[in-house]
Amino acid sequence: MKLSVAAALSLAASEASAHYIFQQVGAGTSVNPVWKYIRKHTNYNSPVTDLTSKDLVCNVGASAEGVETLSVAAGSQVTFKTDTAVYHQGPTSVYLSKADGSLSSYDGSGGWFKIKDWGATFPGGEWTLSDTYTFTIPSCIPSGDYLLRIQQIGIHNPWPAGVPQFYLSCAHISVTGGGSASPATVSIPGAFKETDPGYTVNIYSNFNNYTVPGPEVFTCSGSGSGSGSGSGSTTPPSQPTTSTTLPTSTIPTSPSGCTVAKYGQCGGIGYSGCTSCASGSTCKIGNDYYSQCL
Ligand SMILES: *[C@@H]1O[C@H](CO)[C@@H](O)[C@H](O)[C@H]1NC(C)=O
Ligand SMILES: [Cu+2]
Repeated sequence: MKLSVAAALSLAASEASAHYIFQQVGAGTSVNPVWKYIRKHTNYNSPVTDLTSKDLVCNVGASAEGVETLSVAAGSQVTFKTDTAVYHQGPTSVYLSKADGSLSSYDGSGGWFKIKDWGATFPGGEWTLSDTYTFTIPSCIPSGDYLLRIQQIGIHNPWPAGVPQFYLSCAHISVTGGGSASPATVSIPGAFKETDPGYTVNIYSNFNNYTVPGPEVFTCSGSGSGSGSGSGSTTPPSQPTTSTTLPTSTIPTSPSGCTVAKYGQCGGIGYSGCTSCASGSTCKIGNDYYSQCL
């Protein structure tokens, strides 16, 4: 059998892709069948990279159809699970947004607040890379229906040569036995900016502290409600300076000043060429081994 180049390429793409999808969720530390309580999206295991896109809310083509609502007691634990363990370095966060009507018709355009960050620990700049993320629903938030959104940002290809990658999904939950707190909220898209230090940071160079993008984490004891002074940083900036130097071959760098013509390769494992696309095109991930200016 003869395959056309295009068919062979797309076969290779589907086989080589091994990113991760947040596709299971559950109360406590167990999880339920895939997509039972999570909006199924059409992005397979690809990331969202446009900071202004609606796709940043619940992922590309996310559908509420047939999604059931998971009942969760305020103050109790919830767990998300991926198909393949998260492996791109970067932070993971969890957000909530209260539905202003029924969850099945709520598009996430209301306010969001953050309830959990897994940032970097120092020295070393270690990340929590796992297939399982367990966190606690704050005990003081009002009862009711919420979109529960988990997001991991792959920052392994430093900006601006590379673009941080958002892997994310939204679950439907109903919080019971809550309180009367009113967390300060942000909009998604809107909460993440190309000027956030946690977005622009180069983790291969003098990486000594890290602030997770987005608002501060809301807690019932005060922070995140507009008056707290904490931040997403998991380490004070005054940590001793111990930078880890990686072998040059693993540092994605772009020969300065070069640009890749439209349709040319601009990234992928083992690729060491130019990563900036000619104006009018942007670097899109095809799979781990091939990104193209489109
Ligand atoms: C590290 O801390 C400094 C000083 O507070 C801050 O300016 C910088 O943005 C932080 N870097 C990251 C990546 O969060
Ligand atoms: Cu990748």
